[in-house]
Amino acid sequence: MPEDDAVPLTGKVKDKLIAAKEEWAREGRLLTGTHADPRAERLPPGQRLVQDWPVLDLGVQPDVNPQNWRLRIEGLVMAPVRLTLDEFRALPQAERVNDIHCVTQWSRYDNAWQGVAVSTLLDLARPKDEARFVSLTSYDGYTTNLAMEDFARPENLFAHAWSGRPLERQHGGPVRLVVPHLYFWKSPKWVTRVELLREDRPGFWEVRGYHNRGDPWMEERYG
Ligand SMILES: Nc1nc2c(c(=O)[nH]1)N[C@H]1C(S)=C(S)[C@@H](COP(=O)(O)O)O[C@H]1N2
Ligand SMILES: [Mo]
Repeated sequence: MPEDDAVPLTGKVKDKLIAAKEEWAREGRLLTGTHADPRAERLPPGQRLVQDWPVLDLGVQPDVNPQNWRLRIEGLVMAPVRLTLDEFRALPQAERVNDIHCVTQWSRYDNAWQGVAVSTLLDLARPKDEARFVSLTSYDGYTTNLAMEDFARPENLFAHAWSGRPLERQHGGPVRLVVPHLYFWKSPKWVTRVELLREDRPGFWEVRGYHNRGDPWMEERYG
């Protein structure tokens, strides 16, 4: 794939799965209508704790050759960043342990990630003052969006390892973003591009009935 091309949505996505999730949004499935305080409770409203780690994607798990992998940070930045996997791994390494919450109801505690903190990458790229949103693009064509203050949180990282092992392809390896304070659809697997924007640009699920922000404590499932 020429690295400067837009990443197209791969043809073989699971149309039925996508249609079913759009139906969930129309029906407001799983909504309990309650809020919770993350300082008082560990499980957000309407969630169910799992011990395994479900795999969710659009039906395509891109086989990214580590030699060709790139991470680009561009748009409203003073210094556009373009990293190979070796360059990415040579940056200061961060470790985070956090809980993840998928909008399809499962939550999983104590996930140990290794990678590069978002703040480390933002220090390299130097966002311009007018940058208020980010749009993230992955090798399967998936996109999602975040406000700068949600993207720049100190617990967020671009992870290349989980529990001390390289992140498996099915969970987004070589590298995925992890944004634990929002529903897990805001944590793109196989991520390749971060674009800093003045205006918000809703992503794949955000234009299909899912909430623009996705705070599990406020039960922002649909919007
Ligand atoms: N590139 C990409 N990232 C993605 C998705 C996807 O389809 N493509 N699905 C999202 C959703 S809905 C969830 S719940 C999590 C699932 O991550 P997991 O398969 O590692 O559990 O990835 C998110 N990131
Ligand atoms: Mo999800």
